[in-house]
Amino acid sequence: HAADAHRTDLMTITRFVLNEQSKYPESRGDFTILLNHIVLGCKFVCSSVNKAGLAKLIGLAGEINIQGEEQKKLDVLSNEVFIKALVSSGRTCTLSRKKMKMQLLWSPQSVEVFDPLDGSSNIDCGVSIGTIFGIYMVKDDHEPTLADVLQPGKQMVAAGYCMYGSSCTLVLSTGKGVNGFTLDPSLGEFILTHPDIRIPKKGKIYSVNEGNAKNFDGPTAKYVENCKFPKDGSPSKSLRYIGSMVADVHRTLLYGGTFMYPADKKSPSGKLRVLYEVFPMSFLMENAGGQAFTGKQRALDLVPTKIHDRSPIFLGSYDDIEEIKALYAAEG
Ligand code: AHM
Repeated sequence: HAADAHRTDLMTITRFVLNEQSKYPESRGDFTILLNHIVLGCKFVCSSVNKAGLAKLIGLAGEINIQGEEQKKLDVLSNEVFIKALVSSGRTCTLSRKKMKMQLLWSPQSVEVFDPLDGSSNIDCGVSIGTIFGIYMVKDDHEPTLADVLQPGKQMVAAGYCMYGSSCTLVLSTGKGVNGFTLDPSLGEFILTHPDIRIPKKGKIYSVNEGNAKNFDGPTAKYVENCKFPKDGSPSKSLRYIGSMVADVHRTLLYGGTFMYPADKKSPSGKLRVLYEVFPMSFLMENAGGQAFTGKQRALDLVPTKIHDRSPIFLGSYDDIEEIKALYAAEG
């Protein structure tokens, strides 16, 4: 609509979340504050990602800058930014840091799990990368412990990702649908651009690292074969694989189809991490009307035993995941 080009009623992500929250009189506003700090972290990383190529070109990377500090790598920088933003939200008091890549932060009310820069091997060639996050609430009656994090994904209260691509897009679910916001760089605000995202019931795309095909298990190999040589006379599917989970999942949410990181003979648990890759993305998929399956069960029913646990994952359009489930069921 022509009028849309001059929209003046801007639904920012903060306004959106405040609207949502006002429906719950018992809410204390903690989530809004927390989310604001996540959003700030995303804006900072977005601006750094955009500058990364330039910084490299003019020879800043790996060199000593004016303050005498060594130029930080983008993933290290993103990590620090999110920790500082979340700690300064005042809603987070302790943090556990096992490994640079992933963070757990907890507060009296909530636990956040996140992967500050997923797909970072793609930075140097300018392919989209992203931040993934998930939030659990913990009970007020005790100091949070590791057990508060090792909960099934279905206990998450919110999850999302921010994709640093041709535009910067933040996709969020608080358990009632999925909404997408695009950063307007001139305003510095995320504006609602993708209200109520619903994944198509069936898709025309499959997405998997087919280079691992010689190690695929039976059902995965059969599914991929069916995508290429459908037995029911339907057209074959297109293969799209970026190798950056946020970008592959984002396309799957919008266009439909499947995204898979299956188990294989070399890595029986697949590659992707349960807490901060599999759970948040599965939470979004289900909230958009799709499904997420591990090859054995609904992904959100998994109970992690360690914070860096991995799991095979098949997620995407409802009907396509049904097909994969049927292949696993037939396998017994
Ligand atoms: P990373 O931990 O090195 O960032 O790996 C995570 C990434 C995901 O973004 C992506 O889905 C997957 O690894 C791709 O793996 P592969 O290169 O084995 O296909």
